[in-house]
Amino acid sequence: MYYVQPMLLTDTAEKIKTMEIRGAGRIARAAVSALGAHSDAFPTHDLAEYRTEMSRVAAILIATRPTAVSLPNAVHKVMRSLSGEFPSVSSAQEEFSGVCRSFIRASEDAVRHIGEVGARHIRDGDVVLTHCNSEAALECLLQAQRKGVSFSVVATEVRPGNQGLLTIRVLNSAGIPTRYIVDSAVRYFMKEVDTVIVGADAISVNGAVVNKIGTSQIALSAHEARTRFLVAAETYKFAPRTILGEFIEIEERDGAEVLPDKIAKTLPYVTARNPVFDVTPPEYVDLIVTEEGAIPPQMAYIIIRDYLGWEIGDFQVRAGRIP
Ligand code: RUB
Repeated sequence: MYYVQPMLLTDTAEKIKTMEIRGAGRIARAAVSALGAHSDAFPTHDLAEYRTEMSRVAAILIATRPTAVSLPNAVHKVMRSLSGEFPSVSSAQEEFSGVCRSFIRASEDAVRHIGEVGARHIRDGDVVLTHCNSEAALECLLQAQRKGVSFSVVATEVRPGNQGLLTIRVLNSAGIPTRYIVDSAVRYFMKEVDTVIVGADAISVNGAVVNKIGTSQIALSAHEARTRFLVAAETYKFAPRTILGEFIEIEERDGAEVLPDKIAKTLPYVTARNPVFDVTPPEYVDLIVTEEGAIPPQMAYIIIRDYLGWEIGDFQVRAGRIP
């Protein structure tokens, strides 16, 4: 079988893998949008063949990056719409396309709602520290700025991916005074910081937050300095499978991103390690700002139960099987 647009889905998968598309929310929207386009373009009148193909490509997308639970949550959510009865492939495609579009809209709305709630936690004169490049965390800062709150930001560099550069460009365009620091300077500046706001790739049932490597050190430093630590995260970043006792896999990327091969070759006893996320324990998190409101991390279970449903992620998308 050949496809009308064979490259679109594999292109998206490749861009997620290489981090050209990155950030948990963007990854989820890109995956859903690629699935929608693939479904529209898949040339068949055979429902079984259509379902098999959609399961196959869903699995390809899910395998691209292991940590951001927004990705499997989003893929499973839209794929579930294909489990019903359809009179024809075109009716399934139509339904699927609508579901994909509404997921993308809801995901964008969620970021806006998080921004509204998060902005209320920023006051005149505050210094806010952020780490990595989270659109949910940034939206809190941007909405505070739009409301006329006068505050400044400390933004980290974020080795080795330099996502901090993306963050300072956004803050600069909004005219928000920002100090850009190396990751290891966080504790040096923490005494001046009123609030830390970061995003999340995944939140476990016990409220532990998985986010860009270095987040847990920042949380520890905030805890020591009695600085508030907020996490901005859509409800679809909570990980239902942690209810079943599963751990969230921490992605480790190529060591060459940290130590270039040319140098590594000259140091035979040295191995560069590159885990790109870490886990912040719930004790260090004051609030998680979701589109449903701000909650203490101890309420993670309620979010999973009431907003995600137990079944999301409670299955594998395998070739030939639509959940
Ligand atoms: C990105 C990262 C972000 C979260 C939340 O890591 O850790 O803080 O994904 O982002 P990477 P958002 O650059 O490795 O993808 O709020 O945009 O979903």
